[in-house]
Amino acid sequence: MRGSPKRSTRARRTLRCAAVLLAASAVLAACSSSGSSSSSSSSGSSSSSGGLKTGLKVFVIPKNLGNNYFTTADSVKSGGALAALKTLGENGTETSGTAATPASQIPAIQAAIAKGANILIVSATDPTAICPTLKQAMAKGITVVTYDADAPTCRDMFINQASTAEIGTSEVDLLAKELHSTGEIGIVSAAATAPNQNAWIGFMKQQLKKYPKMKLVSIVYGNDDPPTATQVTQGLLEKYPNLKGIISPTTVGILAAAQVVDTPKWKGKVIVTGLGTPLEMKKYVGDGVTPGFILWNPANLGYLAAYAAVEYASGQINGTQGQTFSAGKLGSFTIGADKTVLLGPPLVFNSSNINNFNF
Ligand code: RAM
Repeated sequence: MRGSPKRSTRARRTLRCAAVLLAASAVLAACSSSGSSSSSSSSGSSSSSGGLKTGLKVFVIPKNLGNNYFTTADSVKSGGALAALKTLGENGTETSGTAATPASQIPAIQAAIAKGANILIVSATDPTAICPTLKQAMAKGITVVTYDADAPTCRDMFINQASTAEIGTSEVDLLAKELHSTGEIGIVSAAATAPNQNAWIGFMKQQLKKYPKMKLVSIVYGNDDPPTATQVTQGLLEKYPNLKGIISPTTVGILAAAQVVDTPKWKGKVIVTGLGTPLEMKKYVGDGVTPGFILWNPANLGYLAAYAAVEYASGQINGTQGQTFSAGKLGSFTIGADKTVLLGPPLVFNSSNINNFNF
């Protein structure tokens, strides 16, 4: 039975309002989850022809949000982890806290588990602090893959950006070349608990033995927070007026250190090197504050981590040394010792090549 024209207009309006409300709540839900996502159309986990499951809920959890390095490693736009997950037909979401601390990161990991994650891809702020939560995830059958910063006792695989030894030793060699192997130097690190920075610093200390006239006088911690990194760099320079060089093995720290040194008081007296992104460091290469520095392609690291994690969650690999898998546009990779996959050799940037990179 057809209702009166008035009533049907009202009914249509009610329906339209309900649709608007539904759409609005979907938008609200999207807004309330921190970070960005790339979703596939399917929601269950079915097996594709390549043997990889699709529709997996994958949470990419960097040390923190708001760090350009991780935005590049993770985003669809840069071709990072979420781009790979989209290609594979998974539901990828980037989430974390705003500070690079376990107190900020752990709630994001817990929320991902509560939302029914199939895979967690994590850069560890502090392995000791986050491992109990990651172990809970593994006990539920969730695949846990670390990238960038490892938590060796509570993950299925680690995707390493480059050889830890090579990263540490080459930063020291770069600075030694600039300083003619002589002078006091300091390190501006990220957090004191950061496993990647601490491992690289371990190799820096070993390599410094080859340069007896270079003396490491202090290690300070900027916590991957720009104001803190600026402050500790200033403190370091004031405390050691004869300082000749700074190594900062963090993209946040090296930028802050270069900005501090690129001022009349310090410019020409102190050289900064370490790990930085070409776009952020271009100015300081030009200014002579940072003649050279190191990194890898962060987007490729995220992309590789996504492929490895989906391969693992699909039962195609189990972390055994010597197993190989295909990582899309990056080609084939072989699993090494300790369930670790290596992206490749680190890249060295200087005035001759800095303009060739767009990250
Ligand atoms: C910062 C983070 C990250 C590190 C890079 C080099 O963005 O500390 O963990 O790998 O620097």
